[in-house]
Parts: sequence; structure tokens; C-alpha cells
Amino acid sequence: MNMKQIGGIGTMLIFSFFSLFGQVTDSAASEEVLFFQLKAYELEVVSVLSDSQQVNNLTLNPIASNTTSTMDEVLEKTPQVQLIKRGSFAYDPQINALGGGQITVSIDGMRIFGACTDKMDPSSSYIEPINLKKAEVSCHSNASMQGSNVGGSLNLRTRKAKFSTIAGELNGSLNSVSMGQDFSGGVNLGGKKLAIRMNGAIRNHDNYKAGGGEIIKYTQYQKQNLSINLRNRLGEKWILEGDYLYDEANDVGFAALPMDVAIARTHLASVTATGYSAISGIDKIQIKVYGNQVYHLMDDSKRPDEEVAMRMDMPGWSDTYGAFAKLNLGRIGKHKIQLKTDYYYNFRRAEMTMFDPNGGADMFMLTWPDVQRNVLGVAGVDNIELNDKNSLAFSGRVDWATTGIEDGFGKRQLTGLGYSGDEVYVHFPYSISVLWNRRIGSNYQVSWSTSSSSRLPTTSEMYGYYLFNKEDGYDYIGRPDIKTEKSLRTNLELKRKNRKVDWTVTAGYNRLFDFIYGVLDSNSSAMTIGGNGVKYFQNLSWAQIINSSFQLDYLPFKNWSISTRFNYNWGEKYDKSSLPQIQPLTNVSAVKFKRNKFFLLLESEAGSSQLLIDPEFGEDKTPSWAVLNVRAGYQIKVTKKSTLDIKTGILNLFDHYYYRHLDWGNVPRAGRNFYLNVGWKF
Ligand SMILES: [Cu+2]
Repeated sequence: MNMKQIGGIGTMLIFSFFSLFGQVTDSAASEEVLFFQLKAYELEVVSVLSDSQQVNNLTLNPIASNTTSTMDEVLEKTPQVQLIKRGSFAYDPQINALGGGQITVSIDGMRIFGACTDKMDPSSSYIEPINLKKAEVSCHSNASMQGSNVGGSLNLRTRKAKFSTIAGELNGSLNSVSMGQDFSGGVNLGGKKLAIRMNGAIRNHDNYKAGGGEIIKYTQYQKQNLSINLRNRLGEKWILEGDYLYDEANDVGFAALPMDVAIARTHLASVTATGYSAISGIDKIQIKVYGNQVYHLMDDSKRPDEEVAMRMDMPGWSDTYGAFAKLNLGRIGKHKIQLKTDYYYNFRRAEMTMFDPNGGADMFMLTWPDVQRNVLGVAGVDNIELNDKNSLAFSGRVDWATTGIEDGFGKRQLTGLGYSGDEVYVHFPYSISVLWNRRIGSNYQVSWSTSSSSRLPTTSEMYGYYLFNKEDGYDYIGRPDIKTEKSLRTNLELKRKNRKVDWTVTAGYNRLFDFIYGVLDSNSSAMTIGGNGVKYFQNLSWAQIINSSFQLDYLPFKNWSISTRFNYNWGEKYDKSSLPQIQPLTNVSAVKFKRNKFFLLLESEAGSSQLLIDPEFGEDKTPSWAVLNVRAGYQIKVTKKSTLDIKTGILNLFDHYYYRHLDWGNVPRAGRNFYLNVGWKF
């Protein structure tokens, strides 16, 4: 063999190594790797995918490997995600300043919708980090694979049982600021053909103290979560799996709202069949059937009489049943095509009973009048490898959606607004997009995407009936004939990857048409005692949003790493007034020292003041803030296969009193918190 041949084989080996590595990091392909993976369980770090890249930033994600951190803490560190905080738990996620019905949030591709009219239970609140494999954020071409949206998608991928592996873990945490205790554990029992994984978590937190020591009332919460994944190999090419998840939160305080949560309960179940090269020409086929039931009970029983003008009971239900089939076709020339068809049915009902303090008749209303929605969609992506430097991805989606209401009482409510209640509304939300990737030299990559899409109006935007918004003090009423919201957006990303210095710059522009917004109606009066009046959801002619971020990871010398990330969003309506709920400039920075089994980390989080506010939405100006955190950890090898991880630290070291712009009601965040986390893996 001459040198040229050896060189050729070497190149091939390196190439296959990288293509294998590429598979591991590619979201669509990582399950294939799991299929063949026989190695012992390794710590999985929460990571984030954009279309062209996988950010796997350990320095900025120190808590990600701490499986007792909350989902809110994990999402808070996820690039392009912002969180609206109404309580001390279950923050409501935004992607590039858009949230709610504007983005698609899913769990393993399954659609799930909260049962609270006040958004106390976003879909992400049902997942525990112990059960999380990845939080996938997509803002461009892949976004429409999960559902129609105008801002992007967040898909939470759960951990699956591994074959030929027996492993487990137990974690416990104590937090001084809320006397909080968090426990989580998991066990994986995997034979050659059958594998089961079980995870559980329990959380119990009292009211926390803000900076300065003041106890903030209604910030307590309790939560428990259990999930089971069962996988069975059928022959060489198929895996059949069953999933069940139960999550229940009780006595959750919502300091920024007039009511708390007595019960937020979810059952989620699915059956999935996945075939690997089972059919010729199809690399992977996945068929999933699922169902979930969400129950939510808001109450004010913990609030003293002087804070409550009228006692209320507000239960809500949201049931979703669906199925999807996903095909990854084999490579055809330069094309790699992925196709998906999905369907779901969602039922939502919410009630409000007001008890007259003077003993008069109770008043009953359906705030969501048995709303039923059917959505059938088809989506596809064509990835085209033009040459070794350039690639293109075209994607598209179209849905056929029907929405109507069932309940006779709800129909009577609607006749008061000028509708018969029998109408069934049909929408066709769509999405088309193109993504172009170009490698420049060996270190740089530029990606550019443009898309046009629309999204369905939400249950509240169509049928919400006197939904009280604490932020502006208005009761909101939906309009069944509201139009879909449309978006025209473009994103640019420039990335440098190198052994010592990595950085990424992103910039995006999103122009929204028929933007859905609550508009004051001076002829109607508020239902809520002390309320300011009534607003109807309406389509504004347009609004626009700019988003940008910069991230740097730097390894200055051995054992040291530095990371910093800036995020800036800006938005306005057609009349030049500011959009509400726009996070101002924020920064997270960390310096980490790691040597052998020890690490020490200094972390700062900061936000600039927000003066561009929407007073119509009840916003006020927010001052700038900054906090410093210190974290340290040590790993002890107990036996050959088991380790003990001890982590400790002080968050908000200087006990700073602060709140962020997206924190409703200017409720202060937690003050200085000493935490201790012990984790045992075996
Ligand atoms: Cu609620």
C-alpha cells in the first residue's frame, strides 16, 4: 500500500467518523444511533438545535446537567427562548419575542394544550428535566414540521429506554431561599429485546424570599411527575414503544395573578412504531398515536377576604388526541427528503362560577365553551446538498383546520355577541420556507432563511369569554371570525467554529400581518369587579419584530472556559407603538475553571432597562438588573460504575432585589439562595 492509498483510507475513516458524529448531533437521526447504542448510560446534556447548528454549550448550561433544576431554569438558558413569569413555576416560553399560539410547543412531536385560560400551565411545565433529552428550538425551515406557527417551534424530546443497559440515578436538592426540596430519580432496565425506563420527580417549595429578605406570598408550589418508556425490538428493523407520563402540580402560588392553582394535572400516553430501513427507499418511518388529558383548577381559597372582591371557581379541561406518520426517505441524488402527515383533535372547556358575597345567586359562565378543533396537516422538507460548500433546504406545510363549539350554553353566550354559535370555522394555515447554508473556509458558516407562514387563532382568541388579564385589568373576549395571523420573516446566522474560539451572530426580522391583539371596546363593561373594561381580540394590520443574538465561547488556556451571550429584541405595532412583552437587552456570562473532577463557575446574568413599553397592555418601565451566581461541583467515583456528584453554590450572591421585564406584576425574583445538590449514578 503506498502513502496515497493510506492517505485515502485515512480520509475515509475521518469522513465516516464525522458522518457518524453528524448523525449523533442531528435531531432526526439521533434515534438511529440510540438503536445501536449498547453502551452504558451517559449523562445527556440539554442542547438546543437550530436548523444549521447544534449549540451544546456546557458553560452557559451548568444547570442542565443538574437533573433537579427546573424546566424554567433549563429554558431560561436556552438561546432564543424568553420566559414570561406569572408565578414561581411554569413560566410561559417565547421564541424570539413570540409566544402562545404564535409558536408550536410539542412533546416528542405530540401536540398538547394547557387547560388554563390564564396560561398558568404551558405545555413545557409538564416535563421534568430528569425526563428531558433535548429542547429543540427551531426558528426557520424545520419549524413547520411540528405545526403551523409564525415564530418557531419548541419540541421537548424525552429520554428513552436503552437496550442492554442497566443504570439508574438518584438526585436530591435543597434550596435555602424557599426551603425547597427537589428529588428526582430514574432507572433503566434494558435487555437485548426489551427495555424500560422510569423517571420520577418530586418538588416541594415554600414561599421564597426576595432580595432583602421579604417573603413573597403566593410563590409556593408542589409538584410530582412520573414517566415510563417501554421499548420492544421487533426483529431487526422495528422498535415498538409505549410512553406514559403523569404530572401533577398542587398549591401553586401565582403572586402576579389574583388566583392560584389548586390542581394542574396531566396524563399523556402514546404508542410509537419506528422502522429503520424497513421499507426499501425509506431510511426511517415513524408512526405515533397519542392522547393527553389536562385538568386545571384555579382557586382563591388561599387569599384573604380583603384581597378578594368575589370568590370564584375556575376549572378547565383540555383533551388532545392525535397521530402522525413521518418518513425519512433515502438519499435521491442530491436530495434528502422528509415527509410528515399529522392530525389532532383538541377539546377545551373552562368554567367560571362567581359566588355572590351577599348570598345572592351564583353566576356561571363558560370561559371556553366546549371548543372543538380538528387539524390535519402535511409537511415536507427537501435538503439539497448542492456541493461540499452549499446546501439548500425547501420546506412547506399546509393544514386543514375546523373549529367550532358544542355546548348549548356556550352557543347562547355567543348569540349575545352576534353569532349563532353553530358556525364551524375552516382555516388553512400554511408555511413555505427556504434555507441556504454556505461554508466559508474551514471555520465559518453562514445560513440564511426566509419564510412565509400563518397560524391558527387560539381558543381564547376565538371563543374566550371575559378572560381577565391582570396585567392591564381588562376582560378579554374572543371573536370566532378572527382571521389567521400571517408572517413574513428572514433570519441570518454567521458562525465561527474553531477549537479555541466559537462565536455565533444571529439577526432576524419578522413582519406579522393581521396581528392578533386585544383592542378596547368602550361600549362594553367589565365582568370582573374592579376591572377596567372589555377588550376584544382583533386583527391589527401589521406589527414587526427584530431579534438578534451574539454568543461567544472561548477557551483562553487549559482548564478555563469563558462564555457570554447577548440577546436583543425589538418590536412595534403598525401605529409605531411598542409591542408588549418584549425582553430588552440581556446577557448571561460565565467563567469556568475545571480540573479533573472539580469545577468552579462564576456566572452573571443581567438585563438592561426596558423603556419601550406598551401601556395599553398595562406595562410599565422596568429598571436594569444584574445578579451574580457562584457554582462548584465535585465528582467522586464510588465504584467502577457508580459516581457521586456533589454540587453547591450561591445564586444571587449579593441578595439583589430585582424583577425582569417579562415578570408580571413586578413581583421580585428570589433573593440569595444557597443550594446543595447530591446526585448518585449507578
Ligand atoms: Cu389557571
